[in-house]
Amino acid sequence: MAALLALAALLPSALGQANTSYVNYSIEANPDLWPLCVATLPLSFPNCSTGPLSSQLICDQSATPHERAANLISLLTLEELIANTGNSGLGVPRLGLPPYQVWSEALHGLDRANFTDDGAYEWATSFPQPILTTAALNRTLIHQIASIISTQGRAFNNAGRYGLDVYAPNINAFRHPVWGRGQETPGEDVTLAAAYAYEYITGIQGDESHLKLAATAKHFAGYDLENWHNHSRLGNDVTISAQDLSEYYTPQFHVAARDAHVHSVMCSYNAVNGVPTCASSYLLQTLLRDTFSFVPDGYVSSDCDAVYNIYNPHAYAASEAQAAADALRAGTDIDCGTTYQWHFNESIAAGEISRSEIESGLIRLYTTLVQLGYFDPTPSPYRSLSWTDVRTTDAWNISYEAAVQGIVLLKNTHATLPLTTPPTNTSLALIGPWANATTQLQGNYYGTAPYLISPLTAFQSAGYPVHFAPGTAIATTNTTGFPAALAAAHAADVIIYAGGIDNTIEAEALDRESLGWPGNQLTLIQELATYAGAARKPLIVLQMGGGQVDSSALKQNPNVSALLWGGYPGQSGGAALRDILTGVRAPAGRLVTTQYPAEYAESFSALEMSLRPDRATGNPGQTYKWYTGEAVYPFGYGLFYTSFEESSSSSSSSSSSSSSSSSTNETQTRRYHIPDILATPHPETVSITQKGLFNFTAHITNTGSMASDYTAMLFATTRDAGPAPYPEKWLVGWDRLGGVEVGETRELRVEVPIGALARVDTNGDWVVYPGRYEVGLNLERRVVVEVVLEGGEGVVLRWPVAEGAEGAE
Ligand SMILES: *[C@@H]1O[C@H](CO)[C@@H](O)[C@H](O)[C@H]1NC(C)=O
Ligand SMILES: *[C@@H]1O[C@H](CO)[C@@H](O)[C@H](O)[C@H]1NC(C)=O
Ligand SMILES: *[C@@H]1O[C@H](CO)[C@@H](O)[C@H](O)[C@H]1NC(C)=O
Ligand SMILES: *[C@@H]1O[C@H](CO)[C@@H](O)[C@H](O)[C@H]1NC(C)=O
Ligand SMILES: *[C@@H]1O[C@H](CO)[C@@H](O)[C@H](O)[C@H]1NC(C)=O
Ligand SMILES: *[C@@H]1O[C@H](CO)[C@@H](O)[C@H](O)[C@H]1NC(C)=O
Ligand SMILES: *[C@@H]1O[C@H](CO)[C@@H](O)[C@H](O)[C@H]1NC(C)=O
Ligand SMILES: *[C@@H]1O[C@H](CO)[C@@H](O)[C@H](O)[C@H]1NC(C)=O
Ligand SMILES: *[C@@H]1O[C@H](CO)[C@@H](O)[C@H](O)[C@H]1NC(C)=O
Ligand SMILES: *[C@@H]1O[C@H](CO)[C@@H](O)[C@H](O)[C@H]1NC(C)=O
Ligand SMILES: *[C@@H]1O[C@H](CO)[C@@H](O)[C@H](O)[C@H]1NC(C)=O
Ligand SMILES: CC(=O)N[C@H]1CO[C@H](CO)[C@@H](O)[C@@H]1O
Repeated sequence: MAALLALAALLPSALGQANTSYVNYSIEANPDLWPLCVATLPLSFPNCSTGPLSSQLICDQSATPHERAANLISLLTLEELIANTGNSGLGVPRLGLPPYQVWSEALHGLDRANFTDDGAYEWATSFPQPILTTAALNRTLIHQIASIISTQGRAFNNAGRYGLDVYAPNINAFRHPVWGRGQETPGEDVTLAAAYAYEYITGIQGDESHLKLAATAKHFAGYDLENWHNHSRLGNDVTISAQDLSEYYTPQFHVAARDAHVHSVMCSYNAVNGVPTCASSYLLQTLLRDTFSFVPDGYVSSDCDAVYNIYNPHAYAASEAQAAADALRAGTDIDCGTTYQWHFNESIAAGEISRSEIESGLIRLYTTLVQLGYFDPTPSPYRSLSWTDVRTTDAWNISYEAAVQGIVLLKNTHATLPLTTPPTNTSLALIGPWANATTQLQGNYYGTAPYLISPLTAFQSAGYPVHFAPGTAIATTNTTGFPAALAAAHAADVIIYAGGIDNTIEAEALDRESLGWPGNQLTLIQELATYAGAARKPLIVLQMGGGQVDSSALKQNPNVSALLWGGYPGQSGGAALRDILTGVRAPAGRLVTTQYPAEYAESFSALEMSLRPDRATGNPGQTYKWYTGEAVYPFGYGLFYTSFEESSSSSSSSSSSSSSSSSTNETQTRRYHIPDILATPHPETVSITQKGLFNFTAHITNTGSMASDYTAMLFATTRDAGPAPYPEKWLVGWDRLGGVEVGETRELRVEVPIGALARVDTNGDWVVYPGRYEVGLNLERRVVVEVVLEGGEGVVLRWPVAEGAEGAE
């Protein structure tokens, strides 16, 4: 009862219009969320052994989850029903149904958990931001991280400190490099994003029959800017063609729904082609449910206050009650916000919606909660997870492992790295705004970490004498720290500069305006480089942050000996960076975003969603797939400490009788007849697109002097299959080989699925076209497989046509 009184205090004194109408959300990118929306609710399990619900079907484990949830919802009065349509569900005291908070975060560790001040449940593991983890090209790693987060989330849930639904992962592709939340994503390639989504979601959700946590694939769809040039995400209306929507903005959601069976999808703040996504039945019904096979009882949650935004600033609806009705009818089941809870009575009074429409949304949420074991009289095994499990899984050091595997080596002249002289003989200067990074290591959406190992403490604890000088901040005109930085460089044998960007310039509600290094940092690095060159000391630059900054000046400067990209490396980030620099571990990450020259961001509008190059808009082509300019460091770039020889292996055997292969030189040729391959039975895959066409194989020999992991990306190209324009190239597969010893030869084997060679036509259909394709290994293409597809073209995915205002133009 006390808890409910506390909830009542969160209600506004006058219900109705939020006092936010004076804010112009076309410009302001931060929603003003009501206290009820952001509340920490007292969480508990409903009592299914005694109490009012115990005799109801909801507590009967022999009924189906849907039947059980439908039964619960049928017991609610209209008022009770409406009170539970927001992310902060008020529960039903009369029935012993506790309040429930749908909004927990799990982007790279627990967030929005009710952490204690000390002792048990004081922290949870803080992993690197997804952009760095993905650069490791290790699918197992993604799955393991999500699985650990889920274990820890369950433990916190058992203590009433975390929900069972999480608003993660963020799988929008990192299209434009200025995006402040690109750090949260798996990078700019949609195939990689789809694989990330699959691994993360299945890791979070665990075994299908005993759902561990319910994941949310977000933000559906076309959301990839915060406030570029004062265009707020809350009001952006982006124009996306059917071709781009099908090819780039939604395939990761298709995989999340059809293959990973995600239980929740979040509609986004923006509108697409005139319709706010949370009011778009084309997106939420036609695409998500009818085309992408979203699980029948999966629910759609709005982004937080996105239902309100249908009214202000989109002005798509004339009132909040109208916005609520539009969203519900389009397929938004739950409102992260309070518009449903406070205005559904008006929508009903106006005859816009019925009780049964509200019911179907809530049945979906509660079916998911049934599947999570929320109502089980006999507790599932997850109910015994506790603080001990949080500590145990943290001690596996997978956060450290992910950072080590993801870090990308961009430059290493004269084999400066690794630093092999022992700490007793090497003093270091550690300079820059990331040199003593702690919470910076986490990026955004983070909870309390058990520890935050800064680069400074990492090197000190390894016994290096360190001359530490921050030198400058991320972006400032204050240069008073420069002399101390130069003094530190003078005093040391090796100079390490750790800088770049952080959440002060790339964040939620904050896009960058420039891709350049902040001028103050570049000036300091150049002063250090001039000194380092004269003194013949190595200068190593750690470029940190999620988005890439244009490092061409450092790439060209011979006095900058080495350059690494470290993302947001999480709680053990300093240790990971140290172990890479000192050769305890060898780098093998590859960039999952293009490092563009700074002019790129000035050359065309970031709101231009079209991927293909277009002279009329100045768009040079977006992402490595279409970019026609010269990257500073391209997508897929990454150096090793050792050297690898890559050669074609003829051992590859094909399951297709219509193929032939020859290996006269490093190019093998494979021929297939399209109607035959599309007619192949594929009992093991849902779609023919997922069936393996052939295995790309190569022999990888470590010819250098250090054991190392090896990473591979396979890119396809064509100049004659299907209509022009042709992509520059596109990713069709990748893998990581662990611990290749000096002198050792391993076989790399990457299965290329049929769908990887499909292209998307202007209607949005996925088509396998006849023609010549080449599949090449990494950027160097030392091994290339030629694929010739013959016979008539075949459509492998028919894209549904959008009606009226939602039609693409
Ligand atoms: C609404 O918000 C504005 C700005 O914060 C404030 O000045 C005003 O008093 C508020 N009005 C009401 C009725 O609360
Ligand atoms: C909000 O800002 C947009 C963009 O500057 C402008 O077009 C619009 O008129 C403003 N709306 C109001 C109500 O001031
Ligand atoms: C959150 O945790 C604090 C500290 O452990 C506790 O006092 C408080 O009751 C918790 N809040 C809720 C809503 O459970
Ligand atoms: C349900 O209530 C009974 C009686 O108060 C209690 O013994 C039992 O532990 C409760 N079960 C749960 C899951 O809260
Ligand atoms: C955004 O708006 C603010 C306040 O009106 C203005 O100072 C700033 O210059 C604008 N930024 C851009 C990039 O237009
Ligand atoms: C809707 O409910 C609110 C709060 O309970 C109340 O102020 C308002 O008058 C109701 N509107 C209608 C149309 O019933
Ligand atoms: C490094 O950062 C930590 C945490 O912010 C701080 O306590 C410590 O004093 C800093 N170290 C130095 C040498 O400034
Ligand atoms: C400039 O930075 C130094 C530390 O590097 C600080 O002590 C000083 O207060 C700053 N000056 C201004 C004007 O912010
Ligand atoms: C090797 O491959 C290249 C490129 O496909 C081709 O031009 C060349 O003729 C081949 N050489 C031999 C000896 O087959
Ligand atoms: C690729 O290799 C794996 C492992 O040897 C095999 O199971 C699979 O059938 C092969 N795929 C194709 C398309 O040949
Ligand atoms: C990928 O990550 C997993 C999980 O951390 C790890 O066990 C495995 O060794 C990694 N694979 C490679 C090739 O490094
Ligand atoms: C490098 C690193 O992060 N090591 C950690 C491994 O886990 C133990 C136990 O949690 C920590 O104490 C180490 O710091």
